[in-house]
Amino acid sequence: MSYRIPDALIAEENARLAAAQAEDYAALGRRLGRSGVDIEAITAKVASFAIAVPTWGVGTGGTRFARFPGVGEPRHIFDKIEDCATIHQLTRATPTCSPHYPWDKVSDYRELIERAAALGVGFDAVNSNTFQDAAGQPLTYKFGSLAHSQKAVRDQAVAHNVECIEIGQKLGSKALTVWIADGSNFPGQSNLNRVFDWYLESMTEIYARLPQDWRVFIEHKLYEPAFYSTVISDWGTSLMAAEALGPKAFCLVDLGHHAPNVNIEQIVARLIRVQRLAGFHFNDSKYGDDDLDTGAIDPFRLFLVFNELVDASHRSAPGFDPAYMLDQSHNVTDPIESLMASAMETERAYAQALIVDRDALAAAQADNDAMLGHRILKAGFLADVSPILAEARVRNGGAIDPIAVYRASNYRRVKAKERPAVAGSSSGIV
Ligand code: RM4
Ligand code: MN
Ligand code: MN
Repeated sequence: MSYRIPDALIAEENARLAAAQAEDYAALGRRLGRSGVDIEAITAKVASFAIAVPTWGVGTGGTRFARFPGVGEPRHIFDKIEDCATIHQLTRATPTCSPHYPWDKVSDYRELIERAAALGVGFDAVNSNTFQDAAGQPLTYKFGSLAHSQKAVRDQAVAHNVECIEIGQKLGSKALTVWIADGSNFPGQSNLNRVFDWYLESMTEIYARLPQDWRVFIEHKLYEPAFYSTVISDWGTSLMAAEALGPKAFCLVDLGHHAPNVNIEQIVARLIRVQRLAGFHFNDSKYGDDDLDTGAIDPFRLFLVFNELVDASHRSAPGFDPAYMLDQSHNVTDPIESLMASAMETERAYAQALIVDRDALAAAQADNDAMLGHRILKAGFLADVSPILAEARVRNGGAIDPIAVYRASNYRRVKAKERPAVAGSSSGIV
């Protein structure tokens, strides 16, 4: 049996912080109460919030220059689900993990499901990978996959996606996420419209293979690895594709896949309006798809995204059911610490958005009182909701301070012994 953080350690660390936590929670409750906000209602909502962890996120990521793996890295999906379970054990915010194929392939999915269940984690959306060539694959994706100029390559990419659906059915997933790297590096390299036709043709075949209760998530990205044009470059293209495919196709917003300064919360509002918001891959960025930790660079933008989500749920927007996931790359931190911190940052943005007085905001907007509207919104963002997050974790059996417990447990050093390094293990974002 491999090492898991003992519950007694969590209890011990929580006991050390319990008095301060109780004091801070009570003080915040009084503060919020003065503005008519019931802290218990917010805590209950945060306690039921869940966000998926990507299996590729628990390995150390790299850049195109280098990768500096840490000790005790997960070597395969069985190690990865252990790390995902540890993140959930301490934060109680990440009950599922999202696998990526072919990276997470195993010969026996029943064994995988049993191991995951024993660890207390389930599986979320399955992700296909046609942005790399898999070992032994007959045709290369160097010039594209679902939108390749040659039918045989497109067929191979379609078959891979169908296989992902089949694996996902075994795992209990209900969605397939498709991100393609297809695009071009030179004007003139490809016909901007024909590649989209080919993409739609391929996706139509994949769509036809979706089980009745499944959805397909289309993930757009403006550049990289293609640097001149990307086939699914933006939310407009993604929406065109979703509408062409049918009611089970939705548009996924990866925060890092936009140009700097793009108003992502407005994209979110529009996709909610047309009932095509699939959900999110959360991360943060400064210059491009930097895949930095969620909330590390621009927590205000994250808050503004959650403001749209809470607004939609407040007015019971039809068809509103977004899937939440983290998708980031950890080059200089322990991935478990980063993913725990990021899961908590999404909860923070959620709690802050829940605090916003929506009736007062609507009144200020009706009066065209720009300053008042802004101040009402900002009041949510400026509230330190940390005691609410800690309270929600404790009530669910987690840690008041997950990173402190993780460090005290020596998890990584124990795993370094349990997981002797293997050459060429693929983890992180390549
Ligand atoms: C991409 C994209 C996808 C993820 C890969 C690993 O940039 O965000 O969601 O599957 O990275
Ligand atoms: Mn992504
Ligand atoms: Mn990405």
